[in-house]
Amino acid sequence: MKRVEFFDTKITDGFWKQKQDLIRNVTVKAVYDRFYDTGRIDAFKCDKNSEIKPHFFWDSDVAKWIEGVAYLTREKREIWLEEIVDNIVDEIEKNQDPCGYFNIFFTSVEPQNRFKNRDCHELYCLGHLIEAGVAYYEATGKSKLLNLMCKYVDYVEKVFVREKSVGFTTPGHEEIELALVRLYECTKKEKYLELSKFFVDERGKRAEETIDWGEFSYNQSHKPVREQETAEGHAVRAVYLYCAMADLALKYKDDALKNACEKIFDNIINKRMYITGGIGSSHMGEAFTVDYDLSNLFAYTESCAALGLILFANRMLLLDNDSKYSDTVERALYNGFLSSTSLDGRSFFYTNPLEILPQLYTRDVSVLEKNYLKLPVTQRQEVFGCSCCPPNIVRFIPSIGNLLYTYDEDTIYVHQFMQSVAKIKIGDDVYEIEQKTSYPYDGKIDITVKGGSIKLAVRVPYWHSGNLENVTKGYAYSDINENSNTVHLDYDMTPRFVYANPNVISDSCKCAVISGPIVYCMEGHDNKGHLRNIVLDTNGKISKGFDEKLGVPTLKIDAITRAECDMLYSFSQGKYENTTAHLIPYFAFANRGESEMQVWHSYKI
Ligand code: FUB
Ligand code: ZN
Repeated sequence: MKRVEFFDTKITDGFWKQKQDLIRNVTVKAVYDRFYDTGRIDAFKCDKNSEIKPHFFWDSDVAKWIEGVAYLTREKREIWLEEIVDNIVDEIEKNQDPCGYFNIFFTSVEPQNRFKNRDCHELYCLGHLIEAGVAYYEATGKSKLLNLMCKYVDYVEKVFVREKSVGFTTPGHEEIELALVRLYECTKKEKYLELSKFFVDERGKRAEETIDWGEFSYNQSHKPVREQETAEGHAVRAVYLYCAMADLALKYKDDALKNACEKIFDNIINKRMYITGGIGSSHMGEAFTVDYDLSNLFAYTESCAALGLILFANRMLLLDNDSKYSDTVERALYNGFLSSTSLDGRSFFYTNPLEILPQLYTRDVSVLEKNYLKLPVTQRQEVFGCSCCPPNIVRFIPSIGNLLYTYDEDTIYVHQFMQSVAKIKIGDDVYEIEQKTSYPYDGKIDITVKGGSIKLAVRVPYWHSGNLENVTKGYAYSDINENSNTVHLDYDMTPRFVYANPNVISDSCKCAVISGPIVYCMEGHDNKGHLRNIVLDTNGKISKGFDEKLGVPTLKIDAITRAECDMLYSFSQGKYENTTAHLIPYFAFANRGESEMQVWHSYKI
């Protein structure tokens, strides 16, 4: 299976075009400005006397931003952005050690400690700089950053593989592994693929390697990767590793790696993932915990982790045409990932809670924190001390076309639905494929393929309740030819109630509401009283509406709510009044100031 790359796919209108325009017109500058204010850009000058001490993974923040600029540039050049990138690259060139090494912190602050501590993210930063170098070269033809990083990678190969002269064997934070696969694809030099395989193969093989968070599973080093069956530890590290494992499974036709990926993926989606596609429930170690541990109030669910799950699931589609992967891409995309960004494109969530009770924040938060219960923030911020998420959004949305299609010699697979046109070259044939749709707010999609006869396999989303013909592993197959080259789909977006496995105690006797791929939530702004007192009538009336101010669809659902009363305790169940619950898409919460919010609701039996 091969992927149709984003630069052969153009999002022409609708939901994702608006998001892409927002990144180009607002977010890329907003993130840059905050990075500039906080010293991240000047830090590339590696001034030893600078008053601002750089963090040891600032390189990665800016590298991801550069990668985003490259993807924007691929569609339309923005000279002012290129100038910024070129200046940063010049600073890297000036400050790179003659041996090839480069890291802002270890160049300007602690040169004596290079490659001593596994958890200091040097290889993680290098991974992001590699991805930036590849993307920038592919977008502009400018190869300086790419060449600088190749030199650095050659040095890494020397000291980690041949000499074994550094303080650890595998990085504490994965990323370089998947970046090296990209570097191989760009340069066609096998040595980069082999280095990626080295880091993946060596993980979990030696107990003496350091950890900075309690257990070896924190950085997925508890076992050799081919023996791992569950998603463990720091969620972002985990999914970046799984991405590399999936890449290498494909490149080397390594069934043991593929099996491990499949088992881990199934563990995530069946036991460790929120309904939003968020992963990593605990702030302790930003980590996966145990099966079914999915607290809504304390959900950590880092934006980067949701994004990483999308990248992992999308790679699994190259190993197997199973809609559990593309359904997961969609679930995380429209919910746990999209909630990361404010509707105006300027501020971001790092954690993405599924419930907010503002009154809890008025109590002594330190008491909660002493008990290791850290409440997530309730409002998005423009930048963070650890600001990994905002630039991840900048690089992901412009390249979202990567999610739409894969193909083999006789079939084109359609995984996601966006108003778009794409070109697909299969052998000597070139196909043009066009999607016309108002997805994700309407289930009608017309897909037209021009260029000759071929099979088309279109994902049938898990939430669609009707039957389709010729469905295998969640894909409906049809023949495209000159007489019949358009497939008309009409997926049912009637709102549906969703119930969690009884082992998820946080969701016990609760329901969530979805319409198509979108998870809805209630916010205090639209509903009177405490949301926990509202009981939905799952047999009642549901009507669709539109919130003009937020620019998003809404749902109104028949409900009852407990009336206020004076007694702290009483023998009466209290009065229930009829009401209408107002819901908005989860991704749109926290755009009108602080308020209660919940995704899981009580319901009438
Ligand atoms: O450590 C680098 C990045 O910062 C991780 O990917 C995030 O989880 C945050 O810890
Ligand atoms: Zn992040």
